[in-house]
Amino acid sequence: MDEVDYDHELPRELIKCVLVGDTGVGKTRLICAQALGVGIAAPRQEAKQPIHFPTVFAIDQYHVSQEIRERANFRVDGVDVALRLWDTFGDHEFNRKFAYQNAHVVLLCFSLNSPNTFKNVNAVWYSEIKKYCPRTPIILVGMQSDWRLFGKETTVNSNRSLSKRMRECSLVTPDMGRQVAKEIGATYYETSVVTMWGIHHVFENAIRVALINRRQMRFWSSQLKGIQNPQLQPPYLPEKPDPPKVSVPPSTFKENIKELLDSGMCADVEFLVHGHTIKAHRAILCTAAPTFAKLFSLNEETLFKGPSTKEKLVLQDALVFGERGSLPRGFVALESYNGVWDSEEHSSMVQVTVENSLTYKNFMFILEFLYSGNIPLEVCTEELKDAARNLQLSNLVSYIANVMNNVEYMNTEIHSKIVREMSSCAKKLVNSDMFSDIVFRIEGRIVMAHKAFLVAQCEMMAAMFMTGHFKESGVQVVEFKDTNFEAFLNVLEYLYTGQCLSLSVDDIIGVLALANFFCLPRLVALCEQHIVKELQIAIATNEMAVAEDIVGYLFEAQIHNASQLEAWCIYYIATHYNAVCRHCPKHVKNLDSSTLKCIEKKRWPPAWYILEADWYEKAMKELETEKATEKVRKSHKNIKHKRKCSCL
Ligand SMILES: Nc1nc2c(ncn2[C@@H]2O[C@H](COP(=O)(O)OP(=O)(O)O)[C@@H](O)[C@H]2O)c(=O)[nH]1
Ligand SMILES: [Mg+2]
Repeated sequence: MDEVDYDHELPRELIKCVLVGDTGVGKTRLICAQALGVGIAAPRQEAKQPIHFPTVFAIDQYHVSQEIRERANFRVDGVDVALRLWDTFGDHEFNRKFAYQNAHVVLLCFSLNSPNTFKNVNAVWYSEIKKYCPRTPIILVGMQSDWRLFGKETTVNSNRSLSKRMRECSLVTPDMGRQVAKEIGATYYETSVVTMWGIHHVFENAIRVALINRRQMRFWSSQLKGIQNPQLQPPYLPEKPDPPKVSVPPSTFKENIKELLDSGMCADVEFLVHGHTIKAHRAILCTAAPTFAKLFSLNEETLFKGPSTKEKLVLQDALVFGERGSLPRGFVALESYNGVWDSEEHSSMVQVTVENSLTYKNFMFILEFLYSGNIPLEVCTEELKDAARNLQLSNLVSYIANVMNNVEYMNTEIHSKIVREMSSCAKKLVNSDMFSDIVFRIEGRIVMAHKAFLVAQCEMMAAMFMTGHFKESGVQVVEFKDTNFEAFLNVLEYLYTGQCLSLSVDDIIGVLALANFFCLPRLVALCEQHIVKELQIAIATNEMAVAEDIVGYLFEAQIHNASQLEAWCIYYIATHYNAVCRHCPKHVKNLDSSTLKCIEKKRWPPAWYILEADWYEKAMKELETEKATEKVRKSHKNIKHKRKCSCL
């Protein structure tokens, strides 16, 4: 066969490279990756593969497609080469006889995830190659190396109807590949058409091997003199994964409060409007607008018999009170339901009669606005604005004015302002006896709370207090054992405000534990976010000092179902594996076996990479030494030769 390609202006070395190996190992894909420059998606996404791949690559493609022909042009060690890749297929060697003819190099392929195809390298393929082209050099190619990245969990979605579960232990290791390559006198490379790893490398070195072989037969050819030995393949370092992000679900604080208005649960005030009775919540209305704070603090002496706490005073200071003793505009009467406050019941109902000028509908819209911070655009009328002005609800007046002036986009700012104001007022109600209707005992200390906020924000509390199935629904003092007082106040703050601004690292695990106990996923996420932020700051100052803390947080995350924190800690340990194990070996040892396995699986750099990198470094050093020795040997030979000549 002609070994020079005359299709081109300059003569190129033509290399016929034949790929053989078991069906399904990836020969055709590898050729397509080289000839067309296209890889395939990772196994999990293979179903979405948009490109059509042939089952066999036809050699006449080189005549048909200029692009393929151009991609087949290599320049290796100063020599221009035209590479012709020959795909093979079928179970009978008869079909391959033609392909083997005049092959300059054979790529013996097996799949790294299929030990059977690896076994067949020796059992089938080596003898067949030796039979048809005994003097042709061989390159052993371990294909589909990406399986090392995907590991155990992935399923292979091949054309076969059944998908097969891969096991990491069934992957052929590079050492095994090199060993067999040594036995058959071949050079060993690994490739993947998913990561496109090793593709160019394997063909470039196949060309070297072929040209070195050619050089032995064409020793006079000066152009082949510069061809280097095939190169060692450096190990593949997969991209470092990004740290998992902690996401916090959006707040549903206002929506939950609005639901409370609709349901009337835990109401402690009734408004009488044009013969209708509307149930509402003093604690919520007080935090929503100063008018209501003034209204409900009127009969304070008769309404509240509880001890005058510091918190109550703070709340009063914070709210804008009108003149004591007179009802705010818009209200005509206020009386306690039972005439007097019944401190035993903790559920004294207050009745408020609303002025006749206010319609039932408008009063409902006003309440809706106070609870949710929004009302439908179509109800924003001049009449409602007047009613709002009458009740001194300045936020609602501005809200309606914006809608009427077609600048309703400005209401987003009003809504945020309302949430901010309400939060800062509600925060002051935490552990305050003002309108309190439930008492907790935590670490022997009393905490006063308001069922309205608890029931609105926490389904578990709602079940505890409202269904009657729990013992808590009937009792006045609810005791929580093994709970930290500060952590409990933090949880209350979250339930009252939808935020958690007072979180501190000292009691954060306590808050996390309670958040998990009360099934509050947003609070769990806020704790996770806080911990991760603190850890990131600590890492920035002294990386290893926090290793122990991170392992500790991993334990806590697992106990309290904080899956995002767990994932973050596992990521950190997996990406600093050796350092963490060195720094706190006992802590790591105490992790349970499934966590250790998970860390092992996510290690970066992976354990196999570290082994390979060691091997590569050692092999490179050996090569350097060999080269140096060879140089010395050659110069000795030259000296001897020169001496001989001068003697003559
Ligand atoms: N994960 C992975 N799968 C591959 C790779 N190469 C080929 N495959 C899969 O192996 C199957 C067979 O490939 P193919 O090239 O047709 O094998 P051939 O019979 O040796 O030509 C295809 O379904 C590919 O999805 C690879 O590098 N990584
Ligand atoms: Mg094929």
